[in-house]
Amino acid sequence: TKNERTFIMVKPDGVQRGVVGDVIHRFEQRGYKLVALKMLQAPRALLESHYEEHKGKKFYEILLAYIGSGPVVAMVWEGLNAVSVGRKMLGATDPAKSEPGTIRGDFGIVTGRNIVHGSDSETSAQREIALWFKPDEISQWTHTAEQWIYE
Ligand code: YYY
Ligand code: MG
Repeated sequence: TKNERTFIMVKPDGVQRGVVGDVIHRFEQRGYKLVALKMLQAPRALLESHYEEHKGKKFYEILLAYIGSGPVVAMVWEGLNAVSVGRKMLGATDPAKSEPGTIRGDFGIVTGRNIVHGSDSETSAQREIALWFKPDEISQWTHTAEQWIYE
């Protein structure tokens, strides 16, 4: 459905590297619709919820320190297959294995500085969007180019 939503976040390294605009541009250019966006330095409790699946893993504390080290740009993008296409646009978790042309493949080298987050399933997307955004922070608007993006 064209209403599928995914949670995309530019991590603190992506903000410092100046790729916020590039990430937004790639999703806009592809035809996705931006429905929510904010910058914040995430509190620990939010990051614990966001990364709950990784609790106990050896990289968990390092990951939370990295993502909490500075502001992130949190976004919700909407459109057909937004979750799976979004993941393809990001590239592999390890930027060294990401194809050139993907965000991580164009801007990163190591897993611990991989620039962006993207939801890995529709279930994760719904959970993450609810975690990072209040319902009234998500905009309903008509994308007038939609008839030229979809057939
Ligand atoms: O969803 P994705 O971000 O691509 O990877 P996950 O397996 O969910 O891991 C989340 C996050 O944790 C990853 O983006 C970097 C970090 N990480 C790590 O530092 N070392 C690992 N071996 C695996 C993941
Ligand atoms: Mg993940």
